[in-house]
Amino acid sequence: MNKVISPQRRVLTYGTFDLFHVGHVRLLKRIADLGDELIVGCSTDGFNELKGKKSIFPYEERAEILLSCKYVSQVIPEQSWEQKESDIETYGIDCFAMGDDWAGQFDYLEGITRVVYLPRTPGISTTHVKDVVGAVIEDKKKRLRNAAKLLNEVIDRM
Ligand code: C2G
Repeated sequence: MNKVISPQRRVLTYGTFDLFHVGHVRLLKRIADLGDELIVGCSTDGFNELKGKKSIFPYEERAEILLSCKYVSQVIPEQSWEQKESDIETYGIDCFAMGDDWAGQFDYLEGITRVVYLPRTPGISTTHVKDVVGAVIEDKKKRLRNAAKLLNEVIDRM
């Protein structure tokens, strides 16, 4: 008896995924659980400009990091808002999923595929990571300035 092979269920999502963090990982895991293969549309640097975003890591590195994630089967460039419909057709997508900060924004795709919004992971964001790194750098600068001030006082007393 030939084994019945069920069709590969393909899931699709998009994003910048800059400074890859656990919020991204947990979303990709949950989205990957919705099918057999997860395709991620990674926003190009040009599209980020359209979104008003400037990523720390360039597209090539963000795409490489995404592809290293065990939940991700394929990474494609996201270059426009309008490419979703053609991507869904081209890749035979069974389900399109995003974090729920996008809830409702992509309901228009329900005519051609299943649309799912999943809860974001609270307490972590690329902006938060940038803020924490910025604070660490400021603290180091402050310590160096204090050390320089003490050193100058020692030199002045010589
Ligand atoms: N995300 C999450 N939890 C977080 C942070 C992000 O679940 N703590 C999700 C977002 O909801 C999004 C995905 O991770 O679905 C990628 O987030 P971004 O890199 O910020 O992507 P974004 O700028 O929202 O781009 O066409 C769609 C856009 O390209 C989405």
